[in-house]
Amino acid sequence: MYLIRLFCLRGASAARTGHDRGGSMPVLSRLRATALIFGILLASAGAAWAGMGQPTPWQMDFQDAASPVMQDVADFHFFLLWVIAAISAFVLVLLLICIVRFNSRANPTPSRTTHNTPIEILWTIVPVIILAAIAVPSFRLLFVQLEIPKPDLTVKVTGKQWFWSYSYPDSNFEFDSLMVPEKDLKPGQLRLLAVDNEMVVPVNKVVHVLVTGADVIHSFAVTSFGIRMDAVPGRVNETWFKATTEGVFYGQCSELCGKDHSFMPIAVRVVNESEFNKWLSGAKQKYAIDTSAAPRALAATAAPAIQ
Ligand SMILES: [Cu+2]
Repeated sequence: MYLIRLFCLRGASAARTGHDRGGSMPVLSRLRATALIFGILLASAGAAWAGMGQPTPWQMDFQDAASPVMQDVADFHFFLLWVIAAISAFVLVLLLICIVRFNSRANPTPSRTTHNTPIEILWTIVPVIILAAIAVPSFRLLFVQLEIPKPDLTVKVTGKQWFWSYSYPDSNFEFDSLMVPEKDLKPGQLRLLAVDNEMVVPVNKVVHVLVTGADVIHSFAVTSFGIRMDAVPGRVNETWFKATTEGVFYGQCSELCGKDHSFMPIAVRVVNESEFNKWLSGAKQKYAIDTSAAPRALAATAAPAIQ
């Protein structure tokens, strides 16, 4: 109210005295024009407001949720946004009241009041209520992320300088996933995000992700699934997601890990169950780990050191 009144008064006096820098355009028309420009900008950004599984030009918001956890993350974010906006607006109104009504000109003899018990109780209790209202959904979300439901599939992810390895322990195979360099990109492949071998998972299934690092700390993050987990050498962290939409979902290493940190993207292809089974049987042959050769090779290299 005060802000609007101030604005109107300034506009009116400026119009009267002819000192209006913006020309003869009345204040209300100027406000309307500004609102219109904002409206047009918002409408044009509408299509690019958020992307599914990948960033989009002029994106203003999270990538669209493709898992229940990400939906919860987005909902909690918007709940907090309203709380923050309300608190900021309230503080702004208080400040404006102080500036306008209690400046030395408007209020030459200030009151000597130093304490007001009801107000002091209020400004202690109200913030406590606000914090409690934030804590409840916050902890609920934390537990949803931490408590892993019964998994349908386990994938072990290893961060390496500078690519990812995906291991499917139930099927005994592992493969590396490297970024496609810009010069080798095929039409439709995304720059800095496309990889040679994607991680493939079935839709609507709980995927248990084990995350570790082989050399330095990396971080496995896929925005649309709402997951971000540090890949620490010598330690196995765990997280989970349940993709509810088919498609390819991209992520990036989210821990500064060296010179090619920006060039180790994550690509997760979510497919239906029959496609997944087809991929799985192909992958088992393509990436099979030769367990019989490993001990012999190890023994051969270790032997000279023992002698
Ligand atoms: Cu990394």
